[in-house]
Amino acid sequence: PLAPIPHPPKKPVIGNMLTVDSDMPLQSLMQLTREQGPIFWLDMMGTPLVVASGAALVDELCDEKRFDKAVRGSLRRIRAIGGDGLFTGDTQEANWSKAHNILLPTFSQRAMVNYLPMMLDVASQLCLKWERMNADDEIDVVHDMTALALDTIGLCGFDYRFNSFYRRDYHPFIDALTRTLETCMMQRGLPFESVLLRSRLAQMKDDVDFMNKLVDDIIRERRRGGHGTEQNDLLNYMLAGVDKQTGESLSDENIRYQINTFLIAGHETTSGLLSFTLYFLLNHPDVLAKATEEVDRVLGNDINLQPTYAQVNQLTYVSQVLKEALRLWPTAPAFGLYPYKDEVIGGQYPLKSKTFVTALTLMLHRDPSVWGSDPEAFNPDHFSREAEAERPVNAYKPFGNGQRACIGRQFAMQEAVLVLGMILQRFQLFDHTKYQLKIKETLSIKPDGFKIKARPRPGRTRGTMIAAAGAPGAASA
Ligand code: FDE
Repeated sequence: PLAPIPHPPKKPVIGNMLTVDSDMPLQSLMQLTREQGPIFWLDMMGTPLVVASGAALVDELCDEKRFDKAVRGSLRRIRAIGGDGLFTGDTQEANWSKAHNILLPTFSQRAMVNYLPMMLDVASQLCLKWERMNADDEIDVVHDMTALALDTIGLCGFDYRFNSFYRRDYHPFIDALTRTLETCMMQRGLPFESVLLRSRLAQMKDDVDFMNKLVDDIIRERRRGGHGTEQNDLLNYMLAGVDKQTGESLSDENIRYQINTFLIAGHETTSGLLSFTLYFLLNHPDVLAKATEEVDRVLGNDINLQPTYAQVNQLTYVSQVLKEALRLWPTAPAFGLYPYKDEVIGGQYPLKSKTFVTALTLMLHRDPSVWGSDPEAFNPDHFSREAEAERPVNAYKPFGNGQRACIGRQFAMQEAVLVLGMILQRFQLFDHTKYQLKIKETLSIKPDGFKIKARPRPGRTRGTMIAAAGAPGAASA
């Protein structure tokens, strides 16, 4: 028997537009889920938005024969910078599968060993900055993690150094990107938004031109055989790559969209992941102690030795901690889907073909039928090998689903494990403000205003460089 999908009360014309708080739409949807249950719908001025988070329902939605990724709403507007790149392209667009086929091997676990030296380069810059702090200096966690993630994807992606640790503010590219993403998120179609929006859209045009020029110049230079030709970076793979299915390679315009995409998809999400993880570690001394013990055992106490690929992969508890942080605060907090044809899910809820359905990962990851009666409790044991093997496959989706799942998953995890390992190896961390978690919502989510202090652990500083005066180079001069 069919049943209507539940929904909260709505107003004439605007429907449920005001049911959702525009400053914190995701937290509104979380609250609505608590009130409405595993599935409900909202009337967004005549357009239905279905929000599903029950594990059984999301499991059905993950069936790629019936459902496809929907590039709608703010994600659609992000095509202004992402174009037909992987993140914002429709599955049916020729360039999506072409780029997917070319890029998949470059993001494989095997390829990760090539990126490690570049990840280490940036992670060392962060550690050096923290090592040189005075006792009264605070660390703006989200700022430093954003700097780290951005510089890492810049270096591994196209051998560009944003040099975020050498400036007080962000690189102008990031300001342009952040403004553009904000504008894309803002346009929800409410009439009174349009005045403010007009000036933002004008700014966005300038910002997009600026970002495209920066990236296009890099591509042109590389085509000319200039800077970075020898690098093992994503840009060189894209320039050389041929899609076996079509025999074609990517156009320069599409390569630009892919680079913009890596910057959009790769920096905020990874930075949020590291920030939430530090928050949880500071609030769970037992977990912090266990992770630190693993780091000391695997990486040892000599911080002048750089972590190897094998060592990073041995930090399994650190990786469990990161996965648990992504359970409670998945930094890409939802993914959009639509049914190819009319469907019924959960044996009772009808969905018309093309209806936009949001799989709300934030609440999927709190479904008590999977995570037990206290799903809010932070517990990395959720990701022990045994616990993972027992869990239904689609109960944990921080990287989205199927062929449209995150291509940067291994990349982000390797970077995050490496950085966290290096931080725990070197520093003692202090939650000197007794930080109360507050979620900031942009395209992703992050802990708002989270500040910590760090002090080098005894004997874990690099020391001075005086020894270099007696180095062989100096002697032979
Ligand atoms: C994707 C992604 C996703 C899906 C979305 C949808 O469905 O809409 C998700 C959920 C994600 N992703 C998540 C994440 C998290 C983290 C930490 C990350 N992510 C990171 C990263 C990095 C990089 C580089 C990236 N990432 C990238 C990416 C891309 C390109 C994409 C698209 C894919 C396709 O093909 O579709 C994604 N990512 Fe991520």
